[in-house]
Amino acid sequence: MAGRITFTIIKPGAVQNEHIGPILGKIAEAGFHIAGMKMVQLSRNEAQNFYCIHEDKPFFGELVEFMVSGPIVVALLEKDNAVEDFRKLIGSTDPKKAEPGTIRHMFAQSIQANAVHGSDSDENAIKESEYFFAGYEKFYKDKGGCLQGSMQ
Ligand code: IDP
Ligand code: MG
Repeated sequence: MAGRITFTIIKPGAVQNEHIGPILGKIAEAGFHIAGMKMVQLSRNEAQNFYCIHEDKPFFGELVEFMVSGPIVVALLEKDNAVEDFRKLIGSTDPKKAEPGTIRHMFAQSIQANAVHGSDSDENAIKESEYFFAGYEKFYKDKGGCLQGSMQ
């Protein structure tokens, strides 16, 4: 069964253009519970680690520079079928190909500055959220009680 969490980043361009509120509105409207959220500034090393899967791509250097160009908002999202539903909500990597109504169609500036990140698998959703959130920063809707950060 598909997992109940995904991880997102509101990227620097979208933060600078005051799109945090509207993007969070779309996420809430789509039925996601925000189980963790904070604003952070990545170091170059942190951005390289986060995107290490793309380190051999020609755009890697520019992507890292973009990701450190300003603060970002990282969030842990909870919903049934979270990864797939969130990828649908954000649309294609290239905003020119994203469907109208998707977050990237509405808020992206370019293929690089494409407003948001969304995990591509349940496994990566867990890895990525663990990279940014400690157990005490996770507040799952469907897991009350102690040590709720240990869901998964
Ligand atoms: P995704 O974010 O839709 O999963 P990935 O292929 O995992 O897309 O790429 C990670 C990020 O790298 C993209 O969100 C985008 O910011 C950037 N990126 C991907 N392809 C290109 C490109 O061809 N040129 C510049 N940046 C790119
Ligand atoms: Mg990806």
